[in-house]
Amino acid sequence: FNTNSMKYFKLTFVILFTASHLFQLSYAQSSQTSKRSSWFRDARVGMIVHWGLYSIPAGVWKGKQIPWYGEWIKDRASISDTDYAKLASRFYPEKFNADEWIRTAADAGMKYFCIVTKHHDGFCLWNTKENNDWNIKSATPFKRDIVKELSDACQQHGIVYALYYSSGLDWHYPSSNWPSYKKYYYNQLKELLTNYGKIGYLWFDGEWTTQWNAKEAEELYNYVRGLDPEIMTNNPKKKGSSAFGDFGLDEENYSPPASDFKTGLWERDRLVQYNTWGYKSWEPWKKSADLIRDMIDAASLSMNFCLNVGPKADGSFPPQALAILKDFGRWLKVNGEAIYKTKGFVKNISINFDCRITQNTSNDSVWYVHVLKWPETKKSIKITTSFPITSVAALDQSILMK
Ligand code: FHN
Repeated sequence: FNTNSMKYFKLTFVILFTASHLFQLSYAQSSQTSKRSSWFRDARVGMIVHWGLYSIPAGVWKGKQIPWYGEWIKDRASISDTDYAKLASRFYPEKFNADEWIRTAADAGMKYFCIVTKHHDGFCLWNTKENNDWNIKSATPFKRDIVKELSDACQQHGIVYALYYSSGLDWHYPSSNWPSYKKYYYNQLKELLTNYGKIGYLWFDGEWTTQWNAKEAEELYNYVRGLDPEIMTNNPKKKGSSAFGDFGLDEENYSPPASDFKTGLWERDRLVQYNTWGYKSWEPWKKSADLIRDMIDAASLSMNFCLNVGPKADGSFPPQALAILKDFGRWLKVNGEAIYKTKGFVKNISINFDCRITQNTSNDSVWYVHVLKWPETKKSIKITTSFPITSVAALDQSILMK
C-alpha cells in the first residue's frame, strides 16, 4: 500500500491556561480511568482469531458457496448435527504453531490477542471437562489444547491474552434447558479463567437470543469478576453499547451511532475479508490501507482497534491475511507512537483537509496529526490552533519537512 498517502506530524505546543479544560473532556467514567483497564487503553491495537470446525468447509457446502459469515455455515447451509459432527474427525491442523501465530501478531504491532474458545457451534478449542464429545481433545484426532498453547505463546511474547466465548448461543448444548446450560457455561468459564494464565478480557457473544436478559448479564459479569477481580469484559447486556461491563464493541456490520463513542471504553472490530470472521475460500480481501485508516480513525475516537483473522483449517494464516498483518507491522513500526498510549477527541485544532488527531496520554503537549490523504494539488497544509505550536516533526523520517 502507498505509505505516502498517510503522512504524519508530531506537534509539540506550550500549554496555555485555555488548554486546561481540554483534558477533562474524556475519561469521565471511572471505568475509563481505572488501573484495571490501563493495559487496554494503552494497547490500542489487538487481534482476534475465529477458527474452528467451520474453517474446514471455509464457506462452501456440497459444492455451493454459502453466503454470510463462514462460522455460521452450520446454520446458513442447514447442516445436520450428524454431518457437522463429522467435521471434528477431519480437524487435524498440522500447520498450527502457537508461537508462530503470536509472533506474527506481535510483529504486526498487536498488543493483545483474543482467541474464539467456543463459537455458536459450541465446539471447544480446549480440553474442557464439561463435555466429553465436543472438544478438541475428545472429538478430533489433533487432541492438543489450543487455548493453552496460545496462552503460553502470549506469555512468551509479552502479548495480553484475551478470550471470546459465545455465552448466549450454543447450538450443540441444549439451551432449551437454560438452568442446566447455565451450570455448564459457568463451569466452562471457571476452567478458562483458572487454567490458562492471566486473561486480559472476556468477549461475550450471543446476547440477542431469547434466553438472554439483563439479569443473566449482570450475574455473569459479577461471576467472572468474582473469579478474577482484574478481568475486563465487553458489555454482556448489549455488545454495541458501553453502558454496562467494561467496554462496548463497534463491530463490523453492527456499528452503533458515532455519538455513543463519547462515553465509556470501546473496541472497533474489523475483518480482513468481507462478511466473514472465519476463513472463507472465496470471499474477497480488504486493502491494508483502508484497514489502517480505520485503525487511525478509531484511535482518534479513543477506541481500540481489533483486527479479525480467520486461519485456514490446516492452522496456517492465509497469505492475504499475512500480507495485511505485515503492512500493519511496517506502518506501526514507524508511526506506532501516534497510536499506542494515545487518546482521541482532540479539540481546538482545525486542519484544512482530511486528517485525524490523537494526543499522547502521558504528555498532553504532544499531538499527532494523521494525514489520511495527502492533498494532491496543495503543497502545504494549514493547521489552526488556539495555542502556539513550538515544533513540528514527521514521525516518518523519510518525509521531508520544511
Ligand atoms: O454471530 C457472531 C459472529 O459470528 C462473530 O463471532 C461476531 C463477533 O463479535 N459476533 C456475532 C455477531 O455479532
